[in-house]
Amino acid sequence: MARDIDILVLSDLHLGTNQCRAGRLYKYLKSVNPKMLILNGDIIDIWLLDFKKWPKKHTKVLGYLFNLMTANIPIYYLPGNHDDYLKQFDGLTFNNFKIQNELILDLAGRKTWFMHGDKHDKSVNGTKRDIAIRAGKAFDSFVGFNRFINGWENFLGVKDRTNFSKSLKDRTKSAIKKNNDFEQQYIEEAALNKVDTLVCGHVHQPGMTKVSAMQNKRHVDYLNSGDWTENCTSLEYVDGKWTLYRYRYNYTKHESVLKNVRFTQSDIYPFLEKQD
Ligand SMILES: [Mn+2]
Repeated sequence: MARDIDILVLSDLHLGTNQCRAGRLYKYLKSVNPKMLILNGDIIDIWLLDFKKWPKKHTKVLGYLFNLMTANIPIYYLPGNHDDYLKQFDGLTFNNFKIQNELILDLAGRKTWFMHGDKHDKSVNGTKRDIAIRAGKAFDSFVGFNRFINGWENFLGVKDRTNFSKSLKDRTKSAIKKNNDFEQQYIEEAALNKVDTLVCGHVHQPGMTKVSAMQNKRHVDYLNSGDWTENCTSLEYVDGKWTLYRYRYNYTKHESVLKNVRFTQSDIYPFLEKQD
């Protein structure tokens, strides 16, 4: 039985690339029954897209999304940087499907602001955009190679799977954390506009935290839906409460495990710190 969800928020699927965990995503999608879907950016990776090698598993995910469209479920597509070409269609409505660069909803009296979260990230905008696209392409071939090796490891029954891309990412992790200063900028902006809850994606770091703005000490709940390239996480809003869901795959038992993560109240990403 699929679980009923009032609002499902997904971001950073990166469909069309080697990084997308489409098989797991599809399994997760089949386990839920959303009444509203918010696709919070970097859904189809237009930066890296090569239609000549669109992976079959990814079509299943698209099929699921099309089914939601025909079932008249409201769907908001808020473009991110990897699908920034869609930002020019801001306001486009096709029945229950809407493209909007940002979205504000009143959820049980709480002003909730949804946006991908790339607008103040200087590493993907302006002159850095082309560099980011090229680096992204290189990284994606690298992930493809890594998955190829993992395929052989599975076949040969090797227990410790090689994870080149993770070690590469870990090494740049501290550097990335510094760059995330732009997230505080959103918190300030949110506080200024009397937003209660801010929902982003983009940084591939799932989290649920209460952050206080520096200017007026207003508290903002900051939620990040994470991604479906590494963390396999989503945000679910049910009966007036947000839950962060993490889809885990147990390699030894060959089974998938769904876990919900507790809401924590402190700085940005305490959840991730605990995982380390
Ligand atoms: Mn992004």
